[in-house]
Amino acid sequence: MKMKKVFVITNVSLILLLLAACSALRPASMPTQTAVPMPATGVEYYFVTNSLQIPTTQEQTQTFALNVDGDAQNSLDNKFGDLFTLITSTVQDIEMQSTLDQAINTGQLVSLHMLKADDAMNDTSVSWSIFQGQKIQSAPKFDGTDKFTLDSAVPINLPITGSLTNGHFAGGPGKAKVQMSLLGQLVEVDLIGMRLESDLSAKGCLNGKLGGGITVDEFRTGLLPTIAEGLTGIAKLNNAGANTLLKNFDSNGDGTITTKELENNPILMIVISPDLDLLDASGNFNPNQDGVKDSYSLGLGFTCVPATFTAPLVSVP
Ligand SMILES: [Ca+2]
Ligand SMILES: [Ca+2]
Ligand SMILES: [Ca+2]
Repeated sequence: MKMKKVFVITNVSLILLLLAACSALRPASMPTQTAVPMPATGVEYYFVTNSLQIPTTQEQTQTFALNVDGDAQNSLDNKFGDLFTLITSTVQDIEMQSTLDQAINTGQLVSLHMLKADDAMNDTSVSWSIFQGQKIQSAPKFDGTDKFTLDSAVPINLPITGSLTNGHFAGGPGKAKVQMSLLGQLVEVDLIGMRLESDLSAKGCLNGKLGGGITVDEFRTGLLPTIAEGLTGIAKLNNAGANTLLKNFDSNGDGTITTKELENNPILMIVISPDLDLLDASGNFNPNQDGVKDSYSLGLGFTCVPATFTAPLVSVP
């Protein structure tokens, strides 16, 4: 019996010695990694976006902007804010925000959020996931009782990681497919370098900012055609803005505003060139490496309220 005990104790000290040797072998200073580890534990909180805000003024453009490319000067990026501000100021009574409000208030645009944190106020390892929900037929109440289902036709976004400081979440970069409604058109955009910030409480989130980059390809093939279609739709409704709209954007005067007309528009020229270098020469997310600007920055505002849905099982890489 006595022998056994001694053996056990020796074994433990051996393990402790090995552990000590291991940590001694580790370099004194690890390479600086800003990436926050994916939380292994935590309470899951479920929310739904009850308001998504498109920047249509210079002030909102600044308010919703984040440092998408993470540059050292911490300059805030929101090229889309400039574009939307320009469109709204060119065409006076354009309904940019109200069509988006309508899509959310009628349950046509459902953005779901899941936060995983050990401590809802302060936690250095937190994850935030954005999912697209299925459209619902009855308008959401946004009082915490709404139930949603994930849209299985859309790929599941991986969570971004970040930290909570006094109830303020800041996280990213990551990537996600995000749904928006622009000029009455539902559109999905792939955001790279996605970052998110928000104040959190049991009632939901306030002062949310969702930022990221849209690649030139994605902009030309996805967003610009949506904007062209939306503008044409408004022009065809023949409201007060139609004349200004056609005068400014329908260069061949056929009553239809095309992607090409927007691309070659002298007013839009300045705001339509990419402002960020997010991809390296091999096309990987690696900001400010090859000096070639390849993406447009986008910053939106949002708020969210508690909701119920079943989150997917995501295998963490
Ligand atoms: Ca920046
Ligand atoms: Ca035309
Ligand atoms: Ca680049």
